[in-house]
Amino acid sequence: MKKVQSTCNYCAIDCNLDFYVENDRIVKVVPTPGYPVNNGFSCIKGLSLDKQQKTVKPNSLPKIRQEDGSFKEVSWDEGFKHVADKIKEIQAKYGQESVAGISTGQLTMEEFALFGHVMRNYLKTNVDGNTRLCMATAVVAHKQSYGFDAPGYTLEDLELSDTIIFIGANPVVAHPILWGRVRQNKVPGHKIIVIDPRKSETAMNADHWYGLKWKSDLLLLYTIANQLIEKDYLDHKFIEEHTEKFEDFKEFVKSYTLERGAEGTGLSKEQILELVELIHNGKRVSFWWTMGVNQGYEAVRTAQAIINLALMTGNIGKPGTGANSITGQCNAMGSRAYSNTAVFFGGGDFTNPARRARIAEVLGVDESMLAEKPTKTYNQIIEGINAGEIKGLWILCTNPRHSWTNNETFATATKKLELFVVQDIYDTIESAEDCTVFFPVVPGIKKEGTYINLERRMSAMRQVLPRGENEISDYEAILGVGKALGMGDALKGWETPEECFKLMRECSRNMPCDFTGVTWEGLENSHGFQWPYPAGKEEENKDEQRRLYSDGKFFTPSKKAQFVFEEVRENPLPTTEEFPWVFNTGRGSVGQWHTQSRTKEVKFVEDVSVKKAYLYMNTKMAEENGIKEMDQIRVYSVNGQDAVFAVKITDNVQYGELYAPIHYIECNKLTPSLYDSYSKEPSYKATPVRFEKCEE
Ligand SMILES: Nc1nc2c(c(=O)[nH]1)N[C@H]1C(S)=C(S)[C@@H](COP(=O)(O)OP(=O)(O)OC[C@H]3O[C@@H](n4cnc5c(=O)[nH]c(N)nc54)[C@H](O)[C@@H]3O)O[C@H]1N2
Ligand SMILES: Nc1nc2c(c(=O)[nH]1)N[C@H]1C(S)=C(S)[C@@H](COP(=O)(O)OP(=O)(O)OC[C@H]3O[C@@H](n4cnc5c(=O)[nH]c(N)nc54)[C@H](O)[C@@H]3O)O[C@H]1N2
Ligand code: SF4
Ligand SMILES: [Mo]
Repeated sequence: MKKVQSTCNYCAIDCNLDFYVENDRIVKVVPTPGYPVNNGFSCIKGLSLDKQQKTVKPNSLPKIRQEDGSFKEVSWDEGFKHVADKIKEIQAKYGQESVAGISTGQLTMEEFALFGHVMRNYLKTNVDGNTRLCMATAVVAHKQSYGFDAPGYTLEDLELSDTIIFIGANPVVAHPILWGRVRQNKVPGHKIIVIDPRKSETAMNADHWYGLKWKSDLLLLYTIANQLIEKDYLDHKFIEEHTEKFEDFKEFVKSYTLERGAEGTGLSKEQILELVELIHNGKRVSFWWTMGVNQGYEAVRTAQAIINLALMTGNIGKPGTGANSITGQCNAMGSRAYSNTAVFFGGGDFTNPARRARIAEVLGVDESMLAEKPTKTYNQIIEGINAGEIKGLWILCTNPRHSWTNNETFATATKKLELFVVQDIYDTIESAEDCTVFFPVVPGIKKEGTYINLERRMSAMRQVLPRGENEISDYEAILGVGKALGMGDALKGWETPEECFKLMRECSRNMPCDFTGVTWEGLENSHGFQWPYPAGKEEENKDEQRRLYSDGKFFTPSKKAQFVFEEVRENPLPTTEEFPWVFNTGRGSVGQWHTQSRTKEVKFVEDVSVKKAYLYMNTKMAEENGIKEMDQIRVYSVNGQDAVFAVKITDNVQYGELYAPIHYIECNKLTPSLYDSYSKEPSYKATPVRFEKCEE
């Protein structure tokens, strides 16, 4: 029996798993013992990676839509040529930016780097990713506050913290292994605190739950900051030596009085003061945030308000502390540094001449080939298609017909396309309905590459099962199109994922995410490597749990962290008489993954999952509206759409709020086209709606 250690390609924890293979079949999946992230544990999604039987079928060829609407299977070479020719034709007719791509945080670093190189560098088109729906807010917050998109923590901090504060994060469902680390915390008297409008599964397991009003986090955080200042609960030395603009911040938060905070958040003054004392009394306070913060109309400032609290109390860079953004997808961190959507490979500015010269040198291309400006954002791409300006779209490893906010706008967009390539492991996904070309590719267990997890740890995905005839990986599909486009020498050094890894490694040299000390072979069967891991400093960095900022130095020119702040804004989409309720959305269960293309194939997940769209409603609200358990209601959204949901009655959602799991397409039929002003991440979590009971 052969054993292959690889990385789970669902969530950002990046558990390592040992796959035992006999006669080309996986006979056993064992979470890798001793691996510093998951040490012999994993959740059911990782354990069921061998259960995606449909994707294990051999003989997969691309399909091209014919004039009569049917599909014709063609060879891969024909598929590549068709896509390349169409791209060139569209660009010639409508201009360079009339073609766009949408990628993902779920491919390997090498795959989206190559996609960026072909689409952004060579073709000069726009490519955004589903990471825009997820981590864009944290990226902008980190860059402005720390000078680089660099979350500083290591997972061990969860075990060392005495005050663990989750804000808009539900790890019991979304990051079970991270929650497992919290359970291993042995600090006597440690406290778990949850700030979430909903009494989430994590709130149920916490010592303190603060059920604030939706999207009132910024107000709460500024109120807390003001109280900490008034009571002089500050780390003056840290503020003085390692931060900038604190005096301005101090002036700014003066108007955030306790009265104002209590009124706007719905929490009592006592609750807010209790939180202030909890933060003050903690010796090692850590703040953790996820989508409840990232997805909102003032999300970047909210994330930075969390960072401000950590800075002013000196809770950063030390064991068990930090303002810690929890990443969602398995390679969101990789895509942030290496996808070429928002940054250069390894980070840096498009306009920085030294950086441009260096990347051109590593890639062996002329500087003029490198992208010159940030990409159009996801919403601009969809709007561009709807406006008739973008005529070609290539999406890979994401299912926007389901996951995009106000998702009917995606359906109308794709009907207008002349070329719509969908590259996925399933041709049954909703997004493929209107595609003109389908590229079937192999799943993670049949390919190789590199992943970076939420604590900056690189690990290896290695091929577990052999491929059948015609089965190819995302890397090969992108490379195939690149060659058919005639990229020639511009693809030198990109022939295999391993070669690409070496290019990316070289691009990372002397950047904060330097991984020049990591080798392709060294990653295999390893414990992973947290960046930075520069060559020549391996001994210095041999500790398996490393955090950033322990020397108080950040990545800004002054090496000081910045207090960034801005007045709380009026909610641009408030509830009204017509739409009096709020529609909150998020993860529904540990077994279900996003749009469910993968997890619905796993029988023991599907057996226990609800089959149709449902939502949770507060008991009093249900009684007032004559609604019983599993009654159907039609929900009307402020975006003009409506959809039917079954109702589950609970007191874990507040009066006034509905909570819908995202795993059903109806959910994003109702979410609005509203974004954070800086990150352009959708505000998925607070849509004004009304509802009526469906007639039986
Ligand atoms: N099983 C499973 N696990 C997953 C995923 C999955 O699909 N299934 N997806 C992965 C991905 S990509 C991601 S990004 C993560 C997401 O991980 P999380 O962000 O933890 O999950 P969500 O359920 O989206 O949202 C978390 C919480 O935010 C709360 N919230 C809503 N509005 C507000 C608000 O205004 N303020 C505050 N403070 N909280 C609010 C919601 O009530 C919810 O409990 O999960 C990852 N893990
Ligand atoms: N209302 C609401 N909407 C949300 C959210 C929310 O909280 N609320 N969360 C948002 C967030 S955080 C995220 S990350 C997005 C996720 O949204 P999506 O990225 O659209 O969701 P997935 O279901 O993960 O889609 C991944 C696709 O990749 C395919 N796939 C899997 N492996 C491979 C592979 O190796 N190669 C290729 N080519 N394809 C593969 C799968 O079959 C699937 O179709 O949803 C967002 N949408
Ligand atoms: S916790 Fe995340 S990485 Fe670990 S097995 Fe589950 S889905 Fe995979
Ligand atoms: Mo995500």
